Parts: sequence; C-alpha cells; structure tokens
Amino acid sequence: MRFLTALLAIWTGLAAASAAQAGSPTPDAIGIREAVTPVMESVVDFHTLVMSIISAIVILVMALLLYVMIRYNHRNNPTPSRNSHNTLIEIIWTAVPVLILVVIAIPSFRLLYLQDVVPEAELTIKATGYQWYWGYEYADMGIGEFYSNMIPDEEIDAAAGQYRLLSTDYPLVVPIDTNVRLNVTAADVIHSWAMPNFGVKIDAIPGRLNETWFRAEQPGVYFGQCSELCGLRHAYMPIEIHVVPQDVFDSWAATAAEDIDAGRTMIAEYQSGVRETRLASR
Ligand SMILES: [Cu+2]
Repeated sequence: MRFLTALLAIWTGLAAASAAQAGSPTPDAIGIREAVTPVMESVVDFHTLVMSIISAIVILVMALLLYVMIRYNHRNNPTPSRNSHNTLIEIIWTAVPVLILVVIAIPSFRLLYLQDVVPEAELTIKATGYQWYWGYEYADMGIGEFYSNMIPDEEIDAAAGQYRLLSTDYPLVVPIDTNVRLNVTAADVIHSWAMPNFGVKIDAIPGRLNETWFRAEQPGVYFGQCSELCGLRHAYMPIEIHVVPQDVFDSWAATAAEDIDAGRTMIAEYQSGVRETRLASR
C-alpha cells in the first residue's frame, strides 16, 4: 500500500500526504513539494500532463509488443508476410508523434514565458552567492547586504522549527501575495539559488545579474539549497525564506533597516507565535 501511494505520488507529482511542514523535506515523503507560487503550480500541472502522455505511450508500446510476440511468433504464424511498406501506417507513425510534440510544446512555451517575464515587481531583492553562504540586499528598503549562513548542527534548535543543514542564521523575509523580483549574482564561483516550493532555480554567475521572480501565496517557512557544485561546502549554504503577512514584513523591514539582529529576533518571535497557534488549533 505504501509502495502504491509512493507510485501515485510520483505519477501525480504531489507530495505524499501528511507533510507536516510544506516548506521542507519530510521523512518518508516522495514527489514534488507543495507549490506555493503560480509558476510552481504551472510546473506541477505540466509535469502531470507530460507524465500522462508518457504513461499512455508506454502502455500502448507494451501492448503492441505483447500482441506481436504472441500473435506472430513461429508457432502461431509459421509463414510470415513479405510486406515491407504500408504508406498509411508510415504517415500515421510520423504524424502522431509530431502532434504529441505540439501538444507538449504549447504549455511548455507558455510556462517558459511565465517564468521568464517578470511582472510588475513590488519588491526587489538581490541575492549574491559566496563560497559558502548567501548575501541578501533589499536596496529599496534601505536594508544593506546581510549574510545568511547555515546554522551548525550542534546549535540546531528543533523546538524552534530549525532543520539541520537547512536553517540559516539570517533568513530572507518576504511579504505574502507580492511580486518579488530576485536579482541573482555571485562573487566568486557559480552558485545556484533554488527554492523548490517556488519553482525557482537560477544560476548565480560572477559578473552577471540574472533575474527571476516569485509570488508566494501561502505563508510559511521554506527551505532551498545551492544547486550548482561550487566547492567544498556546496552542501552547506542553504536558503531559508519566511513568507509573512504584509504588516509583519513592514515592521521587520523597518526594524532590519536599523538593526538586522533586532529584525531576526522579531521574525523568530513571530514564527514561534505562529507555531503555538498551530499547535493550539490541533
Ligand atoms: Cu554554492
């Protein structure tokens, strides 16, 4: 049963049930993490479409193979046909794959366009990859660059919602339902800024400014990792984002512009309040 659930999860691309924390990997979970942006929702839909087409093709080819193996084996069909051409069948097996590719191409290009074109941005964040941590800057908000380092194993506080290898000391904070433009670059080698729940994965390249966007539609804490082999501590430069209501973001931004440590304390207190309400409502 567990195996069937897993297969179904892979097929539909939905994360397995009982994901306690949508924004982080969960033990025994399989499939794609919950989509919280329009882009990621489209990615999951596209995945399901392509997976359905693939499944239909596999079933058809398997059935044809089995049919030929049984119907035309030496015992059932001792005198083979000498035909080598059939124009109609040749046209069909050329045209049908072309049509299938067109059916895949249309939503694929639509998705590429959705990811590529940044809508009117309400907030701009610059992320810089370093060996081996991320730097973030909210220039419009007067928040100068701060660094986001992984919390070492011995300091992880699971009760405070921290995850080994994923939690950072100074997380990113963004408001919910806001178009965020993300400018990504690197200072030393190529890194890659990736957030599975947002459908974002973009290379951070020294001397170049890459641009992408996201609009998080669910509050929560989301985790990602550097996704380009960048050296010795590549696995230890995680990305942590807190998606919070606009008023919480505003007060965080005002505090962080003055004192980034006070901002961090503020957001940690807010999240512990959220955890308590969640526990109380169970
Ligand atoms: Cu890296």
